[in-house]
Amino acid sequence: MGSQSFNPQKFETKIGETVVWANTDMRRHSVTAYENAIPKNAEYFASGGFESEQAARDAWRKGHGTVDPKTTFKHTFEIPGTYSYFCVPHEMGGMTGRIIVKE
Ligand SMILES: [Cu+2]
Repeated sequence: MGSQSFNPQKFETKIGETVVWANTDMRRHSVTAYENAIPKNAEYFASGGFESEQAARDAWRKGHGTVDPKTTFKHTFEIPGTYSYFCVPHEMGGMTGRIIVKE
C-alpha cells in the first residue's frame, strides 16, 4: 500500500493461497472488497472483518477497519475468479485493486 495506491494494482494468485497486504505508507488505509465485484459464493472480505461493504464503509467513520502503518491484512482465497477491492478513504483518489485467483 502506497499513499494513494495498491502496488501492484493487479495481483494474481491461486486457490488456497493467502494474500498479505502490507501498509508501508504513513497513513491509515483499508482493504475493502466491492461486494458486487467478487465471485459468486466467495466469502466477503474487508479489513476489520466486516460482513458487508456497507458495514465496512460505516465503520470507517468511527475509526474501525483500518490497516495502520506498519501492519498487514491478509485473506485466503478459496474461490477462483476476479475480486475487486478498494481503500475506503482513498477510493476517490483511485486507490483500488484487483486479485485474480486461478484454479
Ligand atoms: Cu488508502
